[in-house]
Amino acid sequence: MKLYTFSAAPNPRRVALLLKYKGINVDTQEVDLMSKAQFSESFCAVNPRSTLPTLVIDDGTVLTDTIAICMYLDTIYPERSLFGSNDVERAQVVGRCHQIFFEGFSAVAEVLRNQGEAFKDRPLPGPLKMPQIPQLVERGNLRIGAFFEAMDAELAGREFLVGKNMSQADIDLYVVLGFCGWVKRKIPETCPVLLAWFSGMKTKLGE
Ligand SMILES: N[C@@H](CCC(=O)N[C@@H](CS)C(=O)NCC(=O)O)C(=O)O
Repeated sequence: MKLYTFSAAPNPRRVALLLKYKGINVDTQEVDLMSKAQFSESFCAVNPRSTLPTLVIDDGTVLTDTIAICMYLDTIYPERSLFGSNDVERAQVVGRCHQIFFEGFSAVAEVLRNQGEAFKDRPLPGPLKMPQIPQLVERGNLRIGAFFEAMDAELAGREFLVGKNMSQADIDLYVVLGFCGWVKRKIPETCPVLLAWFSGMKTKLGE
């Protein structure tokens, strides 16, 4: 099994925190997104979508979506499960991860990638060339604000997003809140529950 990653990037961080939480080491290779190594011939041969993380399993199967990689690793390393303690919780964790990816990660990416030279013609991850749309920066920022409010409300009276234990959904939310800093957005004072939760997670994850 081999994990292709880029430690600084948010989606790879979702997997890295799962591995850390479970105390697992896997064979890892860094693919430098800063030098656009995801488009190199050698990496495109592994994952033509040119995205990270990418996990190649021993039978040759290639997993290219973070949620799929995390579910797979949680299944083969079941100690300290991050996908709930029963079937309903498992479904809830996947639902929350999907929500956080769509409402959180994609909102931040919308802001980050629709402005500046670094992402010129690359507002979406991967090889697809497209023009940046500056109006999406404004909309992305509105979406980030709405996301903070929604998560603040969801966490009221709860230690974790699903059930009584930490799950991948908590890790994903923790990572996206850090990713907000890339576009100079911080959890606002109007979201005290989320602020306290974030600081608690930092401690729990030993960050
Ligand atoms: N569908 C992928 C998307 C992952 C993704 O967007 N990864 C970013 C790094 S956080 C990436 O590989 N970007 C490559 C690029 O910008 O071309 C997943 O769910 O893991």
